[in-house]
Amino acid sequence: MKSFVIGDIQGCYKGLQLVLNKAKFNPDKHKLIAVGDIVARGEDSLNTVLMLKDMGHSFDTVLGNHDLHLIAIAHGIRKPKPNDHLESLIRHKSFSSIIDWLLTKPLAIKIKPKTLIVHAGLYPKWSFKQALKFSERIQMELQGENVVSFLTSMYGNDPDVWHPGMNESDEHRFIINAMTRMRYLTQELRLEFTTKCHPSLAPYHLNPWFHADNPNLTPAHRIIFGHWASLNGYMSRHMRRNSRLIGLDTGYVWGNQMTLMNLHDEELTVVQAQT
Ligand SMILES: [Mn+2]
Repeated sequence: MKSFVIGDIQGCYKGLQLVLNKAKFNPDKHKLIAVGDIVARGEDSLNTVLMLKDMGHSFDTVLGNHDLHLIAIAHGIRKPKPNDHLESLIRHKSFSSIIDWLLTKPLAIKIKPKTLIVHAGLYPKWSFKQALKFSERIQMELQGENVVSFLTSMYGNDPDVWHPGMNESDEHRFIINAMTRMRYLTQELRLEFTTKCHPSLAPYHLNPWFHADNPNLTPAHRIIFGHWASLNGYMSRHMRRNSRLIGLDTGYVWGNQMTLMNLHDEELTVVQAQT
C-alpha cells in the first residue's frame, strides 16, 4: 500500500484537502500518517479531526504537543487558549470519542525498519528501540486509570536532561518534552524550550537536536518529524547532506506551505497557503 506522511496540519482543513487532492490521495488505496499537531491554531480543527478519524485504518498519527494539550483540556486540566480556535471541536457531540481516539495514538511510529516518525525529534542519547519503548510507556499511561494525574504531572520543563535514576514521573515528563517539544539543545544535551527561530539566528550555545551526534544511528536511519515551522527550507537543503532528517512542518498555519511526502520515493507534494 502506498503511504504518505504529512507535516503539521494544525486544524488547516482547507490546506489538508488541497494537498491530498494535489497528490491524488485515495483513502481506499493509500495510507496517510501525520507527524502530529493535527489540531490547534488553524481555522477548522473540528472538520480536520472528523475527516482524519473517519479514514479509519487509512490514517495514523503520532501525538504532538497541541494534541496532548487538547487531551489535557478534555480532562479539565488546561483551559483552551482563544487563538487555538478549538471551541467548536470541544463543543461537538463527538468530542469525547475524538479524545478516546487520540488517547490510543503513540509518540513514535516505526514505519520501516530504519524510519521513525516522531513529532519533535529523537533525543540524541536514544536509539529507535528506546524511543519506541518510551512511546509505549506513555501510550499505556494515556489509556490507564490514572490518566488525570498523569496529564497533570506532564506539564513543566524539568528535568531538562536525560540521566539514569530519575523517578518515573520525571522520566515521563522528559520523554514527552523530548518527543513533542524539543528544538534546541545545549552542549550538555539539555532541552531549551524558549528558542524557536531558524538555526542561523540561534544563540551560539544552542544547537538543533539533530546536530548532536547520536551513536545509535547510521546514515541509513531516517527520522521524519514536524513541530519546527521555522526550519522550512533549511531542512530540504539539509536532507541532501544528511539523509537521516526529514522535517515536514513547513508552516502552512503561518501562511507558508503544507507538505506531503510519498514514503516510497520521498517525492514531496506542496501547497501554498492563501494569504
Ligand atoms: Mn508542535
